[in-house]
Amino acid sequence: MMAVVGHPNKGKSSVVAALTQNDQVEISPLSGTTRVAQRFSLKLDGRTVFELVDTPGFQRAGQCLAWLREQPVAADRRPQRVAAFIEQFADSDRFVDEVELLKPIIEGAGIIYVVDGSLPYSPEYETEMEILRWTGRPRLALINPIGGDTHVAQWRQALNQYFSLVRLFDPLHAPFEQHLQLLRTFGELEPHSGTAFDRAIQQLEGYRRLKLHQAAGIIVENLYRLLGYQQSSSRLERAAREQLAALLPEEIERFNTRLNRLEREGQQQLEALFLYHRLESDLRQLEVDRSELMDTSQWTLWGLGKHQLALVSAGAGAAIGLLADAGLGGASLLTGVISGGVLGGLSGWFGADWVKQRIPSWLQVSAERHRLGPVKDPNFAFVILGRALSHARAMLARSHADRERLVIGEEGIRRMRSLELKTQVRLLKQCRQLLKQGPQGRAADGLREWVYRQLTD
Ligand SMILES: Nc1nc2c(ncn2[C@@H]2O[C@H](COP(=O)(O)OP(=O)(O)OP(=O)(O)O)[C@@H](O)[C@H]2O)c(=O)[nH]1
Ligand SMILES: [Mg+2]
Repeated sequence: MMAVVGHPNKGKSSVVAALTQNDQVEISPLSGTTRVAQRFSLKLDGRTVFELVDTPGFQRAGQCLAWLREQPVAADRRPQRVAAFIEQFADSDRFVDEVELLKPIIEGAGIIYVVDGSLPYSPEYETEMEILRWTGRPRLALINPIGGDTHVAQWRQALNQYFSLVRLFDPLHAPFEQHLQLLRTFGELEPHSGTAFDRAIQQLEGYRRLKLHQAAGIIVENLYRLLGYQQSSSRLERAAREQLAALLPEEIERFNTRLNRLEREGQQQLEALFLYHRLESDLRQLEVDRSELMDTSQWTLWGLGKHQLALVSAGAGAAIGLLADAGLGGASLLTGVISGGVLGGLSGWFGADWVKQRIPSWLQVSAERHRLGPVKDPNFAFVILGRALSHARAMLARSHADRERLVIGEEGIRRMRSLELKTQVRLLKQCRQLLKQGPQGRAADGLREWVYRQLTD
């Protein structure tokens, strides 16, 4: 067990949240956010790998050290003197924070002292470091480059005198590999925990890989659901032919909403797997530019010509015909779906009147089938995969200490676009087979393998 201590507002709770992968740890820009010591642990299959104690920052370090020094104390008696301090002030309100932060240390925790490497070192910190030294517990200092690493070298000089190990660690941006490195350092600090701890870290690494495979599974499963999504409409069924035009925009909007909900459910499964409980993301940022999807001349951006698409995907022929048919493109069901509901469906784009005037001739076919979907445009599979990769990669790169909205860029879409033509063709084929064989089939295996590589490179 290690206690994370330091000055207020230097990222102690952020270190705890990042390393224990816990997004429930209280973090805020306000100084004095953490009021009481609280334990957090990282568990693997129900077993605790390590435990950290989040603590309030030092508030009266000077007075605390003065009290400790009030009487002469030999070095070997200093830990007892700190214990006496805790006992003396446990029920008083004079040193609430110092008692909270020193107690777990005196009870046996190792020390992680967090400082801000973007602010210059100053001797006021020596009081805190001296108190920590008095506890006699193993000590590690972490330099958190909150606003950059300008003063890191200077901090190292000072910290080296009080701490046996000094490391740079940015809880908001350090990738998982750096977490593992730091955990190995914990092992160095308390050598007796040695091999068991090393093994636990190895297991942690293996567990991460396993989770990434599961993530690929969730993404492919959801791809299957979205590609095959159909919506039957009893309203359309009952409606007289002349009423269909009025009903359709609403039905398309409903289709969009459902499709988005399905997509979101898949994302939430992924977030739960990686222990994110309150991730808010801005999906609008992922809005696919409609011109890229509607305008057939832009399809080359995806690396595929209209003609090739028709060859690759037999079922796509009709859809491409529809889109290519000038004037129908905008009103087609496909674009309504791909807009992702973000713009509120077709009427949002073009105005209700426009939609009514241009309800395409293929509507009758659709209406006879009494259902909307599945989406036929082969680009749809790429859009879904691209969006899933954008979300998953942004989430995987995110620290559990981050309290901002998850920013999802268009990285995944760009990734899909820059694939080699032969990869795109293979993926399209696999997606088509996925629809036929389901998520247990061979195509799904291939897709999962491909998605896993996209998540890990
Ligand atoms: N940019 C940036 N901000 C950080 C970093 N680490 C912490 N912060 C921010 O600094 C503020 C304080 O972080 P906390 O983790 O709450 O700090 P603390 O030391 O626990 O603070 P108290 O509990 O108040 O003593 C928060 O707004 C964090 O988001 C970092 O590495 N980079
Ligand atoms: Mg805190």
